[in-house]
Amino acid sequence: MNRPKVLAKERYLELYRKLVMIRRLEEKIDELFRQGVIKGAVHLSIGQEAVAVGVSEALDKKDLIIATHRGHGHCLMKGADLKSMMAELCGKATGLCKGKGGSMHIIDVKRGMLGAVGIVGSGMPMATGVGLAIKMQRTGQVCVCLFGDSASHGGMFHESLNVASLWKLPVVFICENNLYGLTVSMKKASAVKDIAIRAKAYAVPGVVVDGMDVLEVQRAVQRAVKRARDGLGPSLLECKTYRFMGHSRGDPAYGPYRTREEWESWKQRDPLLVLMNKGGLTSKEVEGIDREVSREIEEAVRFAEESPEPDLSSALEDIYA
Ligand SMILES: Cc1ncc(C[n+]2csc(CCOP(=O)(O)OP(=O)(O)O)c2C)c(N)n1
Repeated sequence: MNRPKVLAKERYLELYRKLVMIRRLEEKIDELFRQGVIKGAVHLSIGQEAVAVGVSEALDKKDLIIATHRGHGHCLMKGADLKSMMAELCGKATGLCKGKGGSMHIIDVKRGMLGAVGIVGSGMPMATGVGLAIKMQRTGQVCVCLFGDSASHGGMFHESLNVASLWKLPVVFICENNLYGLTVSMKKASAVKDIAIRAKAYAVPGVVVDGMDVLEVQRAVQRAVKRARDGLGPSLLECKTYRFMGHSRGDPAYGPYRTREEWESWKQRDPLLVLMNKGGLTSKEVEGIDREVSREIEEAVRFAEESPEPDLSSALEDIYA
């Protein structure tokens, strides 16, 4: 019988730490944005943390990811240094991209985070190209591509899945379906209820995953990664999730386009709560972790505050297009 493995308490605490790290980091980002310290646009993934953690838990260090405008969690989970990330968000010279990328374009190539891209849907053809490079160079890597539900309605989704399937490329396409593209609900934008069903048209497995459960995400991604490494080609995973904050900037959590009742019902399935319940973790058990994480984030903010602004003379350096 295929019994679910019982995990040790330490494992649950380790995963909780990762989830709460993204949660507290993004709460701090929100605070700094409202104070005008972080400039530009900011898109928070509060509520969606289980996807970032589950994905990273299923990958090896050498693997690659391409994320979206909502990519802080993915970048951090791929191993980016917290201080360098915070400095980047604050536009400082010590940041991951020397202060030139900011929230929407944060990358860390050394750690396999190839891009957080602000152009909706553009990560998919890029990931397909990366998949082709991996296959030609026989590096054994896998490229995970994350995108939103709204991105999945565009042409790039179909072209990318088709080519990746045809050429059996080692790419895992992961849709973070948080039910909305800006203020447009999936119900108004999609002819199908589940995006995963579209995989059938390209002869790849399409799987609906509980995106609020980090362990479910990890399991599904592990299977897709194995398939990719075995040379069998891509998969499409649709993680059903929810963003607890507005789309970006100061948008309200609920308001004209989604109801308080809907928001509250998803709040009951907060990924932190889901994991605590699964692992039987008590508030007392996680309190220390929470304190430690908050301290690390404060240290990162201090590092960013004390870091210099990029020098004007560097404005044209590292520009490729
Ligand atoms: C090609 C393109 N069209 C429009 C936009 C404006 N835009 C920014 S985010 C967004 C919605 C994206 O929704 P989704 O793909 O579901 O991701 P989510 O924001 O829900 O994570 C849009 C339309 C853009 N950045 N790029």
